[in-house]
This record gives sequence, C-alpha cells and structure tokens, in this order.
Amino acid sequence: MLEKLLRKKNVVSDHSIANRISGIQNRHIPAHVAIIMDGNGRWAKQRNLPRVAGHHEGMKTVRKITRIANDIGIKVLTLYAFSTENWKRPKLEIDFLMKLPGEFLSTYLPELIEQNVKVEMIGNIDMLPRHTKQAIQKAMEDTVNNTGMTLNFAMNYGSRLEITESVKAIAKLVESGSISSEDINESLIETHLMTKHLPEPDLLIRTSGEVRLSNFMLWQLAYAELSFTDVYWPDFDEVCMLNAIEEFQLRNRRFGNVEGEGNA
Ligand code: V07
Repeated sequence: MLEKLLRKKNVVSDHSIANRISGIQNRHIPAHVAIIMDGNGRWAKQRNLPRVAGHHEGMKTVRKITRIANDIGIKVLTLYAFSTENWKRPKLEIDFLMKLPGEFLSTYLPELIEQNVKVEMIGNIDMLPRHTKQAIQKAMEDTVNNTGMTLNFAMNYGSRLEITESVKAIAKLVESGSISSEDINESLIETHLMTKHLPEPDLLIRTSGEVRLSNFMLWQLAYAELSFTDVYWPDFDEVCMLNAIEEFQLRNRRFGNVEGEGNA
C-alpha cells in the first residue's frame, strides 16, 4: 500500500530504481527466476472487466518484468503462461489466451532482439493451435543466437507430465539395454527434463495471494526460495520485482556479497 502511495506521489523515481538495481548487482543475483503469473482474472473482476482484459493487461507486465530482469542480469526468466490444467477453461477464454503469444511477439519481438533476449519454451508445443506454435517457433528461431537473458515460456506445461515422460524415456533406455537400472540417478533424471539445459530456479515468485506450486517445476524448485505476494499479476511492477529480489538476497546472506564475505 505504501508503495502505491509513494509511486503516485512520484517518490519512487527511475533514479531510485537504478540505485536499487546497482545494490542488487553488488550481491548474489539469482541466475534463474520463475514466476507463476496469477490474478489476471481477479484484477479484471475488480474493475468489472471481462477476464480476458486481465490476461491482456498481464501481457504488458510480462514486457515490463522481462526488461527489468534483463537489466538486473538475471540469466533465465521462466514464466508460467499456460498450464496443462488451463485446457479446462471455457473455449473462448482458451482461444483468447492462444492469441496472446502471437500478439506479444508481433509487438515486442523487435525490442527483445534489441535487448539480446533469447526466447525459449518448455511444455508440449504440439497440442497448441498452429498459429500459436508458428509465432513461438519464429521467435525462438529469430533469437536463437542471442546471448543475453533467456525468456522461457512454460506453455502447455505440467510438471508431473514432464517427470512421467522422463521416467518413460529412461525406462526405454533400460529396456533396450543401453543402461542398467543401477545407472539411474538424479543427474540422469535431470537430463531428461525439459529444463535440462537451464540452471535450477533460485527464486520462485507467485502473485495474487495463492500459496501453492500448482504442478509447476516440482523437481526443479526443490531448493528454490519461494516468494508470495498478494499483488495481482497486472499490478506487479518493477518495484515489486526489486522487492522480491532484495528479499531473496536477504535470505541468502551466505552469498551476501560478490567477495563471498557474507555471514551465514
Ligand atoms: C499470456 C499474459 C501474462 C499473464 C498470464 C496469462 C495470460 C505472454 C505470452 C507468451 C507466450 C509465449 C511466447 C510469447 C508470449 C502468453 C499466454 C498467456 C498463453 F512465446 N503472455 N501470455 N501466453 N498471458
């Protein structure tokens, strides 16, 4: 609440955001931040708008948070855009959601390229409508050589399905005799997850007051710090993001400074 007031009065300026980013950069920066972008429907309801208006507004937050995450020096930002559970929603809402990747990319892909961001995806792309698939594939192709932050969208993603598929693939390796069951260990399982090429998330943020993981990166989040805020995703802004990162750094004082002199 105080934050909102300060911002209205313009007390929180670009200058103070830049100062806070510098402070963050003098400490341990989370390499991978994952976010459950919840509360778009509730944001809309609060304003007597249709749910889809909340989803659309949430897209602008994706842009904002991508930019500041990249500025901070976060290496991977994973955003839960569409879960395997989301297919249970009304068809019209699903149709709207499936247009958002195309709209997001036709609007923001040029600036993502300018920021050297690499677009990636986890989840089963095959079940998505063709236009959605094509938009995402083009963005991945156009940014494949970018060396800055990876912006990783979880689309039609579910963690139990991901783990189930890994187990199945490993069972086939055993069946064919390429490995023995004794060769199964944590790192073999990890190399069969969709995130095999990414570092584990250091920080998970969930907006909108729900305190659950909802089948999101269950294996990968084993050691992550968890950050929950009541703010609805469309209202989540740079200040909220800085708050979450600073809180992470306070909890991680063992890594407290670059020289490693922090107290445990
Ligand atoms: C979606 C906006 C953010 C709040 C959560 C629900 C609605 C961006 C994308 C997206 C996905 C892939 C991609 C580029 C952009 C997106 C869906 C929903 C399904 F390559 N926002 N956003 N996709 N929302």
